[in-house]
Amino acid sequence: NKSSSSQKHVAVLAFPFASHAGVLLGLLSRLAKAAPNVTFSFFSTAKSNASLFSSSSNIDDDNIKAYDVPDGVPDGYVFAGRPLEDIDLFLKVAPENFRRAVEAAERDTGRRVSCVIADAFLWFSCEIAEANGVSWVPVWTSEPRSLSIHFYTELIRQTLGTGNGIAGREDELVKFIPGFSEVRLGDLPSGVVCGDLESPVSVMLYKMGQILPRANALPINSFEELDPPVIEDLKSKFKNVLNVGPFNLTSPPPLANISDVHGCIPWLDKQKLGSVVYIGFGTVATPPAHELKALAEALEASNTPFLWSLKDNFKSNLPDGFLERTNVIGKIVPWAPQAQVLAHHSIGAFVNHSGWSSVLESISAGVPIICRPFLGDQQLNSWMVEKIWKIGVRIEGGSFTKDATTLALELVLSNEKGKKLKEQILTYKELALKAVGPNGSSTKNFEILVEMIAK
Ligand code: U2F
Repeated sequence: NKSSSSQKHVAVLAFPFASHAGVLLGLLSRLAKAAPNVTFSFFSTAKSNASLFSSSSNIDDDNIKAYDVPDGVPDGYVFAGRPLEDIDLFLKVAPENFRRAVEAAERDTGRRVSCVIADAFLWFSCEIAEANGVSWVPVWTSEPRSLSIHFYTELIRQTLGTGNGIAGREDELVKFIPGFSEVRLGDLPSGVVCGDLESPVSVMLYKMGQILPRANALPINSFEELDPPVIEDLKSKFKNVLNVGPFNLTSPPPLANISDVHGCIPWLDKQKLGSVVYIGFGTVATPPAHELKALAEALEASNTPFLWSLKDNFKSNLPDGFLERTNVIGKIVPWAPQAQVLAHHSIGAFVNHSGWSSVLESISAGVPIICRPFLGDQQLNSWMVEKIWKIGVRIEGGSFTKDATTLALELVLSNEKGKKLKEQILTYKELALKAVGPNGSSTKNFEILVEMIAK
């Protein structure tokens, strides 16, 4: 261990896309409070840091200092509009950029790095840690099940084949993966057996799965009681599998408490108990135009009160006159304080993409979910929501049509089925609260993590 100073210096490497960096910084802020004598250097792109550490952010820990890493976009580069082009550019030069930034922070603080914490996506951070002779602590920001899939990718490919060989077999169960006896092949993340296996993100996740056994600890944004069979298996494969979440209950992301500038809460105050559906698809996914239209038509036809987080540039996809006709039952905002919104007594359901933070926030608020997954782990998460935890339903047919959406709204908001979903999600809410409470599993795991980093 090259760390000479008695004062610890932990490097924290963020994945600067979607909500990832905010989730990691939330956890970091909690660590910084628990280990006030440790210096933490947080690395993300200038753009990501500017938003995370903005004036509305709740991150004000003296022992966290942010450093910018280049975004990898060459000077004068013109984006071709390929999907994930920005991630591709970033990843190409990320290993070298992070390595240099960590060295700069060592010079700046006068302290050698004593531990490397990183978004698990940044698999090469293992090599930075090992080159410095220090612990590597990758953080998984999603459900442990998708992590398990990336760990078992090689076995899955060998057993099932890839590409065209999968067509028509979507309903087959992935029984040979521990804990997956009830999961369909069609619900595995794209890039594992189907989709583009060579895309930068698929390659990144593959490499991550291969290198993860070298982690000294693996903090996860979940709680043990939510998915015991998978956690048990991961514990037999990795050192220190530490479910320390839900992060939204213990260490909300920096912008979670931004003021309610669009007046969502006062609007919700005027609505009836459990009557409003909240709609939001996170930070990357937006339904295609025809689905936005179908969703709007279903809301209008069923006269369902709604609060919708939708960026202004997508409003043109809504049916003609929709905004005027629904301005009493509905409210559309470009950004909502989602966790606070979900906790409001008027909310009866949450239509979302099954992004992991959204699922956890729904569980924490006890609000049943209507899922329309798009990418990555979302399909798998929505399978868990519907089939295993039974805390929500997936849109029949997989995408928004007027009829399927109307049916889902009715099921969840006004049927016996909705009551059962509500009871079930309240059970998980209790488990989540217990996990983060005194002596709870997540609380104990967090203590282990602090001990590892500070001692
Ligand atoms: C990626 O997920 P996303 O960032 O698209 O979605 P979430 O994990 O659900 O996180 C969205 C966060 O943004 C917040 C919301 C969540 O904390 O409360 N938010 C808000 O406050 N107001 C709004 O109007 C809209 C959102 C990825 F796409 C997923 O597949 C992964 O599961 C996820 C975690 O790794 O990251």
